[in-house]
Amino acid sequence: MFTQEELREILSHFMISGEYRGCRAIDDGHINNTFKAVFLSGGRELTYLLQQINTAVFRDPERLMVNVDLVTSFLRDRVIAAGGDPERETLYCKPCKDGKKYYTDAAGRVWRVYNFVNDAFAYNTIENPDVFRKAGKAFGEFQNQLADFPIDTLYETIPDFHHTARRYRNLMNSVKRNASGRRGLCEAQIAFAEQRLDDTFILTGYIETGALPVRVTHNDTKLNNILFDAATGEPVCVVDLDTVMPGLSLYDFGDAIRFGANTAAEDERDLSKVSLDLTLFEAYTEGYLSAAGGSLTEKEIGLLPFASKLMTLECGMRFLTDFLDGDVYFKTDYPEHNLVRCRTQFALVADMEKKAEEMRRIVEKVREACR
Ligand code: GN1
Ligand code: MG
Repeated sequence: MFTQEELREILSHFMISGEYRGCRAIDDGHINNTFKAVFLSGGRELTYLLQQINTAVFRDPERLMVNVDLVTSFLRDRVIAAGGDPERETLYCKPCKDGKKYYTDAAGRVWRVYNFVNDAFAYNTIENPDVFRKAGKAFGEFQNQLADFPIDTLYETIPDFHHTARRYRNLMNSVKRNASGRRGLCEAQIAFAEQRLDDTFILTGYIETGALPVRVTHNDTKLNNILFDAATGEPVCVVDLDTVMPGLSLYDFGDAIRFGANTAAEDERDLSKVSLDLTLFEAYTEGYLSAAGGSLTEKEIGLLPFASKLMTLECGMRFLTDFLDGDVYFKTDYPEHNLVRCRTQFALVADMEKKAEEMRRIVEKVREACR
C-alpha cells in the first residue's frame, strides 16, 4: 500500500537519526496501519514503530495524541521509578522535528512514531493457562499503574466506546439503514442481539447510579495488545494505548476473556470450535485478581462473569453493525469477514450463558484464595 520511499519520506519528519534501511508491515490490529522501521547508525540497528492513525476511527488525532503522550509519559516515569527499562516496558512518542507528536502528510494522513520493543512477541491464541494468567496479571498491573493518573486530563477519544446500550442503538440504526443491502444475510444475528437488549443497559446503569467506580482503563485488552519477552516469556509491555480512557475495570476484564479464553480464533468460521475455556477463564481471573483485586469492589468482582459475556456481545454487535454498514470501520480480509467475526462472538456469548454458574463459582473460588 505504501512504498518504501513514501515511508522513508514520512519518517524523515521525525527526530530519528541513522540511515533508513526499510519498513515491514505488522498486521495484528484491526484499526491502524503499523510498520517496523529499521535504521542503521554507527553499525547498530535502530528500530521504531511507525503507525498511520486511522482518522475515520479516531476523529480527533490532536486530542488522541494529547492522551497518548500524557499516558505514555506517566508510564515511562513509573517504569523509571521502579528501576525498569523504559525502552522496553512502555511505549513513548518520538517527536517530529517541529516538536509535534504526530505528522500530517500532504494527503492529510496522520502518522506517529514509537520506540519499537525488540525481542518480544504477541499471542493471537493461547492454550497454556500460565501464559494467560500472566496476561491477567499484566493488565491488572497496568490498571494499578494508572490508578493515580489524573482522570480528568483525559479526552474521551471515542465517545461511548463501551456504552453497550448505545452500541445496541447504533446496530438497530444500521439495521434500518441497511446501507450495504446485506440485512437478509444476518437476520438470525440481529434477532440474537434483540433478545439480549436488557443486558446492554446493566453496566452503564450502574455507572449512572454510582454503583460502579469509573477508573482509568485500557479498553482494548486483546491478548495481542501485550508484548511478551522472547527470552523469558514474561509480559514486558502493554501496547495499543489509543483507547486508554475513563472506563470500568469490567470492560478490561471482559474484553480480555472474550478474546483470550475463546477456544477458537476471533474469526473462526466453524462455530463448533468456539467455546469458553473455563481453565483459561480461571487462570486469567487468578492473574487479574492477584494484581488488581485489592482495589476492586465486591460489586466489580461479582460482575466479572457477566462483563465477559457483555463485552463479547458488544463486540459481536460492533462487527454486525460494520457488516451492515458495508465494512467501513474494521479492516477486513474478505467480504463476509465481519459477519464471520460476529457469528463467532455470538456463539461465545451463548456458551458463556450456559456456563454462567460455573464462571460464578470460579470467580468466587479465586476471590476466596486471594483474601
Ligand atoms: C480493535 O485495534 P485492535 O485490533 O487492537 C478495536 C477493539 C475491538 C477489536 C476486536 C479502537 O482493536 O475495540 O475489540 O478490534 N479497536 C478500536 O478485535 O475500535
Ligand atoms: Mg491491537
